[in-house]
Parts: sequence; C-alpha cells; structure tokens
Amino acid sequence: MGYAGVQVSPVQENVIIPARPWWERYQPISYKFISRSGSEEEFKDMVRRCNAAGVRIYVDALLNHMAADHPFPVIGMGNSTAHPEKRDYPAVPYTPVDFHPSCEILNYQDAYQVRNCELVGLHDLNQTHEHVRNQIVEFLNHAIDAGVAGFRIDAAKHMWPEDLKVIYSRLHDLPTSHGFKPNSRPYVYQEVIDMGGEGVTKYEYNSFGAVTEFKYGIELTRAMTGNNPLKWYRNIGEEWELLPRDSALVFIDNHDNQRGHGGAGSVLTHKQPKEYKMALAFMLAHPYGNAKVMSSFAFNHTDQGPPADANGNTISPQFNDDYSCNNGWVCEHRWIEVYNMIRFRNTVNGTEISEWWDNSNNQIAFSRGNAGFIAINADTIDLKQKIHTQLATGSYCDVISGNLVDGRCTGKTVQVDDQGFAFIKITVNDKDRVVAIHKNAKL
Ligand code: LAG
Ligand code: CA
Repeated sequence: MGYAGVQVSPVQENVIIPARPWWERYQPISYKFISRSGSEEEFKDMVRRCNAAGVRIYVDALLNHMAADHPFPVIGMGNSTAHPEKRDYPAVPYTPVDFHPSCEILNYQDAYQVRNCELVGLHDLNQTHEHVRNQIVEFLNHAIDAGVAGFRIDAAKHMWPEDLKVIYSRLHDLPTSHGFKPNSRPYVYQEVIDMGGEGVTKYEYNSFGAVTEFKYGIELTRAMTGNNPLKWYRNIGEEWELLPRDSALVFIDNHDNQRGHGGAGSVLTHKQPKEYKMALAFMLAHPYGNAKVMSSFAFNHTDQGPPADANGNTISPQFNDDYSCNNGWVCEHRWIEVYNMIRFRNTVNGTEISEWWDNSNNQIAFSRGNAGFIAINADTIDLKQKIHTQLATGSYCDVISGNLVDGRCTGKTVQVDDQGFAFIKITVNDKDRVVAIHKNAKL
C-alpha cells in the first residue's frame, strides 16, 4: 500500500511480569533480541523480508533505563536473570556504577531531575559513562547490521542531548547488503513529550535527529471533536509552535496515549473511528512532518497485553477479504480510509497545499498541486459545494469509499469539470466525512 516502514515493539530482552502487561517490554534486562514477538533469528528474517519488499523496520530502543525492582526471581524472555534492586544485570553486564543514584522524578521543571532520576522506578542508566555508551552503541549497531533502518528513541527527554549525540555519531551506516544506498544514516526519531512549560524542550533535540511532535495529535483531535474550527489548520506547523517540519514526526495517537499512558493528553483512537479517520486523513493529506500511523491490538483495559497463545507469545492477526484484521487485532493501517491515504500521500509527495477552501468553520478542502484533492466535513451541517481543484478534467475514484478495480471505482466517483471544479457532497450522516481523489486513481 506504500507504507515506507514499520516501527516495531522493543526487541530487547525484557523482564517477564506474571500478568503479562504490554508494558513489560519497556523493562529491559539485557540487549539480547528476544521477546514475546519472537527470537533473534525470527526478527532478522522478518527484517530481511521487509527490506526486500521495500518496507523498512524501525526499532523502539530503550536506552534510558533497565528494569525496575520485581519480586525474586527476576527472569527475562531469554532466561537471563537480574537483581534490579542491586543494579546488577549480568547479561549486559551492568553494575551499580553504570546507574545514576536513585531518586524519583518529582519536578518536571528541573531538567537535571528529569534526566538523572528514575522514570516510574526504572533504574536510570548514566549514558555519560563510556561503558554504558559502548553497550548501547553495540546494541544499536547490532540492529543496524541486521538491516534495521532506524530507531524510535524511548524516553529521549530523560537523557542528555550531548550523550545521545555521541551515541548516534558512533552508529554504523545502513548496510548496502540490505539494499540501502552507500553512506545512508539511520533515521532516528526521539521521543520527547513537550507540551510546553517544562525544564526540557523538544528544541534541545531536533538539531541532531527527528523528534516526536505530541502537540500535533492533540490539535487534530481538537479539530475533529468540534473544539477548534478546522478552517485554521491550513498552516498547522511551526506557526503553531510545532517543530520545524523536517524534524517533526507526527501521529494522532501512539501506544501510550491511546490507552491513557505517558501523560501526553487525550487523543482520538480507533475507539472513535469516524473522527479518528478524519484526523488521519488530514494528517496524511497535509505536507507537515513525517507521518506515522498507529496499528493496534484491541483492548478493554489499559494494561492488557497483545493477543497471545497459552505460553504468552504474541499471535498473528488473521486477515479478512477486505484486508482488515481479526484475531484480536485492529490493524488501523489496513482500513481502506487509511491505506488509501498512504497512497494519496505518496502520490502528492513534493507538492504544497493550493486552492484552500473552507466554509469559515469546520468544512475544508485543498489540492496538493495537480496530484490530489481532499475535502473534509467536520461540521454539524452537510457539505454540498462546487469547489475549485487543481486537478485535470475527468472522473476520479474517491479513495476513501472505494478502490479503482479493473478501471471501475468500487466507491463514489467525483467529476472534475473542464474549469477544474468538482461538486463535493459530504453529509453529516455519511459513513466517512472525507472525500479524497488523486491522479493515480483517475478513471
Ligand atoms: C516511554 N516513553 O518515554 C514509553 O513510551 C512508555 O510506554 C513507557 O512506560 C516508559 N517510557 C518507560 O519506557 C510504560 C508504561 C508504564 C510502565 C513502564 C515500564 O506506560 O506504565 O510502568 O512502561 O514497564 C510500569 C507500571 C509502573 C511501575 C513501573 C516499574 O505501570 O507503575 O512503577 O512499571 O515497575
Ligand atoms: Ca535518565
């Protein structure tokens, strides 16, 4: 469908927590690649197959901390053991000198606390120590050599920018044996939750890597829930105190805030599909940032782990005829409204917004050069309007409601007349409140 890559769950050996919450994977006890998703060999095999299919893999890397204290015995997915209360992780190995002295992060105004104290009791590594840097660099390079294209840096805000810079500078180039161009560098996007008003800011990190822009999903959620008119969103970006577009990694929700974790506010998720798909459509149609789509398993409570077999190993989704998932998985990325907006984004890549139209409230439309056009009705009234586009005259398949199959559209069609006008109708009762057309889905 044109997805460029996939961020996978942490690969590091994590401590097994009896109730098997999803978040056990954020408590590493070694840098071995083994988890409830599989073994190192299985991981490497997946990466190789994905690279061959043109889909890059990004690993969620835990560099800030090791596992918190747990009742004895503390055992990992690869049978490694540890004594977290003694700061002893022999499978790395780490000993007490590798950690910051214990303290709790109480005051987020204090950058020193945020970076040198413990996040929710997770023992805090001192990345200024050469031994720690070496272990981390070795782990990351191990992943790069396996064909991984980059990393989400978990809890980057809790590490010193100077230390991260040194660590990144020691990373290998991406391997040409996996199809990467010579001298390609890993894409690193750092998790920094900066909603304003704290001692650490996102601007301390974006000169040497990309940074997660948490305000983006919050702003889009406000628009699609009637809390800020969509007409304002043409220039969402730097003028909104968001990161410069080249360093911004944008998303509506992530694995934390879709279930009330992480403290980054409340956002739309797959549980409100109509509004959520509108927010995703806007994100994918708008040129700001590097966009990431969340793909989930279904859950009823915030700690619930992924669909698993009797041994606690994660089980695969199964697939329906329309590409969607079952077996406990949501697979938002397989919804037609989402995958077709990925195709839209790829089709309009390199163009800017033109022909912006709005009704002075919650109905908007814009073109992306002569490559694509989108209309969104987030209003309380129907949209029935002749709107000017930059598209060539002809009949287009609305990719939100259908696909072009054997030259025919399985959904709605939209006519662009010889003046470039299209009549757009999106009623408040429509299943999807979005219409999107592009030059690669022209009849
Ligand atoms: C992150 N970013 O900075 C991750 O995105 C987030 O998912 C991680 O927290 C966190 N930082 C540490 O990597 C997750 C859960 C926490 C969970 C933590 C460790 O959101 O709820 O904490 O992973 O597994 C859990 C308990 C805490 C407890 C802690 C230590 O919820 O109550 O203090 O474990 O045992
Ligand atoms: Ca830290």
